Amino acid sequence: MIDEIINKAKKENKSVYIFAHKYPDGDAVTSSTALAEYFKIHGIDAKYVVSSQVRLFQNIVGEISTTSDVPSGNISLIVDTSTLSYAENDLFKSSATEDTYVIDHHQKDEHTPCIEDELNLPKENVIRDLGASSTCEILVSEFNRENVNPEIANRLTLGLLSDTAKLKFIKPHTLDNLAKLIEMGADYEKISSISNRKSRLKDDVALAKVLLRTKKVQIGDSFGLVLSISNDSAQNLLSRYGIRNPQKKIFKMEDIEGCCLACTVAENERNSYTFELRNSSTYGNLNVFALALHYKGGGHYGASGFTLTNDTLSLEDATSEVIHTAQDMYSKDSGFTDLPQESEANKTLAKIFSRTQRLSHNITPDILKEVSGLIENGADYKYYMHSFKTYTEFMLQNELLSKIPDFKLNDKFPSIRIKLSERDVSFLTKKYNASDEQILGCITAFSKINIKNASIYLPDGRGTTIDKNGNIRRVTAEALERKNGR
Ligand SMILES: [Mn+2]
Repeated sequence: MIDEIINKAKKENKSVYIFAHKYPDGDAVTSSTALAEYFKIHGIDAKYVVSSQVRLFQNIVGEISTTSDVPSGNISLIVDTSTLSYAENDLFKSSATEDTYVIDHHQKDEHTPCIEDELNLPKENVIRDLGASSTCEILVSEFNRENVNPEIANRLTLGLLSDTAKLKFIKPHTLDNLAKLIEMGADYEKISSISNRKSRLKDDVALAKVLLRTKKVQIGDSFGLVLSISNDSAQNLLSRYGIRNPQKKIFKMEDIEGCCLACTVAENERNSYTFELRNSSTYGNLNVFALALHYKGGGHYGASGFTLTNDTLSLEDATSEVIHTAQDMYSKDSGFTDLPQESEANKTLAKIFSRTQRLSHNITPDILKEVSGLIENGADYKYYMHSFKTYTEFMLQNELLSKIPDFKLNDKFPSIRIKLSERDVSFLTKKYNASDEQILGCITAFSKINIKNASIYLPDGRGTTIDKNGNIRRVTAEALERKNGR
């Protein structure tokens, strides 16, 4: 289709205007600007049209100026956008239907018509590929390899990584297409570090203080993690830290080893309790959708929610009532652990993932192709891509983050030093049965937070540090002594 657009633009001397969706994300800005660049290489005037300022990934896609009007009679190409109402603007209406094209990977819902239906476009002007992870992935096969420069390859890589949450959710050909991008000159290491959208220290510390109140409850032979957030606490999170609907931060409680249910509940309005529920298909397989339906809520098998409004029920009572229901529902058919089997394919995949830190470092096209082959041979990609932590690790991280003083929280790139006293260590050891190693291991919590650097020190001078690129270093007691000039 891209070749056809190029031929038409050249023959009829037309420009190409590119459009994407509202609140443009990584895939939208990279696919649009990669297309504009690709058309320009072919001598065609092309532009990504946005009505309001876009600042995302400026270091890779360049500055994007806004446009308020486009001349009629040109070609419009709409990408990454499934419905008309989701488009950032409708200046593509200046093109004839036969000159309007769509490239997208979003699901076509049987009840809502897609943008190509709403605009009555000819079938041959549309690529809607549900088997692709991202618009960028579709473009890998649409572009001619010899015309893709490293800059375009970088943009497509960035879009692919951001729509797959760094390869967590891939489609059958995603890894093979990524291999092609690296062969075309993409700097994977650089793009991978850019695509890391880190959270603000302030938000993570605020949440850690709340998460410290997480309770562990027995559910069958597994356990659940429960966090209730009172109205006072919810108001405080909103007014002091701008955190709205704290129950939605439940992802912080996901992927804990052995845990079958994560449950958060917030009293955002008095006597109205909003629950969020997640299960783990690896541990316990508790059907949280059925649990939500029981309380007239909804969602999916693994992620659901509902609201209980009751003037006579306290937050504590509402929470324990729901947990009792979960305990009753945890039956023989749900309570099983589904760890991957010890096959050759799984063993090899686990090795590759540990060597490459889950495909984030030292990647070559051959490694990606190998992983792709292992998936075909039944390797459990999804399981190994998850990083499970133990309950102790989870709670220790909350404890250490909570120790960061308020005045550090407003720095843009803070430098954090957590020095633990003898008393701190004995408290953590007693409460969580934590080892020194586990305490120092908490440094990984900072790999997803915007910081300049961070370090954790035990009273004897041993420590761990992490820099803004996620490189972790051990500090031995001797090294510290040398540094202090002894
Ligand atoms: Mn997309």
